[in-house]
Amino acid sequence: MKYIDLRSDTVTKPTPEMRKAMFEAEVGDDVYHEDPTVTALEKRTAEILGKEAAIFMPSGTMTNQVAIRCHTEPGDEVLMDVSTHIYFYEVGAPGALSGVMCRLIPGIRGIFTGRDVEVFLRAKDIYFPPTRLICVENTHNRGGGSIWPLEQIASVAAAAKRHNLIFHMDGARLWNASAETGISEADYCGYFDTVSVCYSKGLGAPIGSALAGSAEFVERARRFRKQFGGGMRQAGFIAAGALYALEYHRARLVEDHTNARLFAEGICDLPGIDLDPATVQTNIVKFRVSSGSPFELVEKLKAAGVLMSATDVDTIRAVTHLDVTREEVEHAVEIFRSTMERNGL
Ligand code: TLP
Repeated sequence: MKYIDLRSDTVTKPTPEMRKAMFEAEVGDDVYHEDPTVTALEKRTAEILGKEAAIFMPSGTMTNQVAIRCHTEPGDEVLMDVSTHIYFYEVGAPGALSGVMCRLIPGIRGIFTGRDVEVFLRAKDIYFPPTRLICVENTHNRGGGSIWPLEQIASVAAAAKRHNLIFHMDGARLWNASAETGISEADYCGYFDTVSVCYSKGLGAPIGSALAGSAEFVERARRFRKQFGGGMRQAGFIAAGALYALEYHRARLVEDHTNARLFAEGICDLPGIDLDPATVQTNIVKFRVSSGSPFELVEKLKAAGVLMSATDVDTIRAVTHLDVTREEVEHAVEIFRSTMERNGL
């Protein structure tokens, strides 16, 4: 069966044009700094993000964790929203790889304020771990693809500055925020010391992420990338896909956002579905299911040809992307509605 796959924007496959760019890529050994395509991707990424330098890595988990490793020492504390990917989905890596504690701020759809930083910051005291770093996720995955308003980023950045804290953004889906708001990636990144971005989500490249910051920071990150096992050899083949995605797939992200809203509008009136389509800002639709188990519903939807993820005991996530058309999203709405009806939900 050919599924309409709304589990994640990570499921996309390279387009024929992207495959051609990958096939024809010039390559070299990137641990020796000799891969021209990786170097071109890093340079172009740094330029778009308005940072001095960037470094290519295999995954968003690695870019975030290398950033934390670079910025902290064991026993430090890192502030972030309670449902941040770094804390929620990275397999306990802050503790395992950097020996830091996460202090969790209860944000609203993943978003908090400078005032929250003041509240959660540790006082200087022999009993407490020193607060070293603040992490922000934009767009926010578990927040339902929510976009951080620039003023709120500015208020957290000001708090970070007041207290001499380092400020990192997990911008795996920063491209979606920029496409939707028209605020450039560089304007968002200007508030942060370091930024992690992914090519393998909305942009549709098969593999890869980058970590950007000052040239000095990126040199330090190079050491930890190698230590974490992320030094790659002829990585130009995958960097070429990322470079292609960066040039040709950023502007089209608004189509995914329109499709996500279409999906939300198509199902929000169903009894047992708790979803306000006005909260859908980008390509992620999260909704609560009040009758029955979301895990069972996801199985029934699968049997009918649509894939989604149950993300909690009462929540489902659907994500639009390059490999689902508007027609497929409309079809997914029909399947969703008939599945709910057929099962008396
Ligand atoms: N997110 C994945 C899953 O891990 C949940 C998804 O399907 O959305 N930051 C953010 C905000 C992410 O959403 C993800 C992946 C990552 C980092 C990690 O990226 P990878 O999978 O490349 O390690």
